[in-house]
Amino acid sequence: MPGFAATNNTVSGVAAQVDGVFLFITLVGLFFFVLTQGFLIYFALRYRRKKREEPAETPYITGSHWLETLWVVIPSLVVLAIFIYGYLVYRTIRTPPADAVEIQVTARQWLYQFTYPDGRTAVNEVRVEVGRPVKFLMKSADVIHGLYLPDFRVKMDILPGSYTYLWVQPEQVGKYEIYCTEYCGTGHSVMRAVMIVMNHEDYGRWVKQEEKPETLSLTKKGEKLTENSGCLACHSLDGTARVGPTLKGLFGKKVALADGKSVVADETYIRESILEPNAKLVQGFPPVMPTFQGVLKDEDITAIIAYIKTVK
Ligand code: HEC
Ligand SMILES: [Cu+2]
Repeated sequence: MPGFAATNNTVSGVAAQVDGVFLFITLVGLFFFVLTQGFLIYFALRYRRKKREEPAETPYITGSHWLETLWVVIPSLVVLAIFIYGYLVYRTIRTPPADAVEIQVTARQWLYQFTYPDGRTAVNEVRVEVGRPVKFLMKSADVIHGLYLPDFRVKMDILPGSYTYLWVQPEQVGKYEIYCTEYCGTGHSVMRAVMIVMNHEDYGRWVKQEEKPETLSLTKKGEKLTENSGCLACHSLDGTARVGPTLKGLFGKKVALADGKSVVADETYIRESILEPNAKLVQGFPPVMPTFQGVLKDEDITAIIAYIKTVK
């Protein structure tokens, strides 16, 4: 995906360690594959039945304690090595550093809401500082979801009614995709978020700017909310249809609904679309828009409506 950081394992120490375990297991597998297939081919040739020759009598072999011990002990040690190596990396993955910044994650059909320690919230976008360990403390508001950071080689299920966690220490500035990895309904495939890793200065500047958003005009505030709430993953501003219809020129337009009726997109309709997306389904689109009830405040919705009016 353009704009996203390249997939390599230098984004975190854990990513490199996980790749190390995979490489080790692959090499062990490769070694034994070549060994056994090599013997297979060698024996097939060496002991093949030769033409015009009477079959020789099969030698009588009763066994070899020495050989048997060897092929029990060596593979056991190899399997044990895989276990110990894997366990050590697993322990690192499951042990967040004590100084990790704790970010709350609430997953719901079909979005992620992030809450920072200072109470700020964001939807489908989480910003963190490079080099600082972060712990995501996660719960679900409905069904089982997952949080998967492929670049960081970590993932964890998100459950209703109990907390799970995941931690990362990003070492590279960039934008990294987050996927839901538990099938959670119609909108599962559009349940995505991004983790933006910023350097110390940019992060500080961003926090300051977030702290006083009320200095923004209503439409500017609406624009920021539309960006930060994940709307643009499904709605374009340039007239093209994505998962959902474009927001361009929406205000005042006559919208054809799935039930054959039509409605004029006024403030009430847009507000309802955000809070109860399934109340009036737009024709030709799947019912995958999540409700923003409890995610966006009333004044946020007012600002978004003001912004949508300006997208012509
Ligand atoms: C997961 C994808 C998704 C996300 C995220 C999403 N929407 Fe939607 N939205 C849709 C789909 C699909 C439809 C059309 C089906 C329907 O009416 O529910 C739609 C319909 C709408 C409509 C009615 C559009 C029309 O042409 O009549 C509005 C307004 C709207 N969304 C606003 C928003 C806003 C604002 C946000 C962010 C706060 C948002 N949506 C987030 C998928 C999404
Ligand atoms: Cu999900």
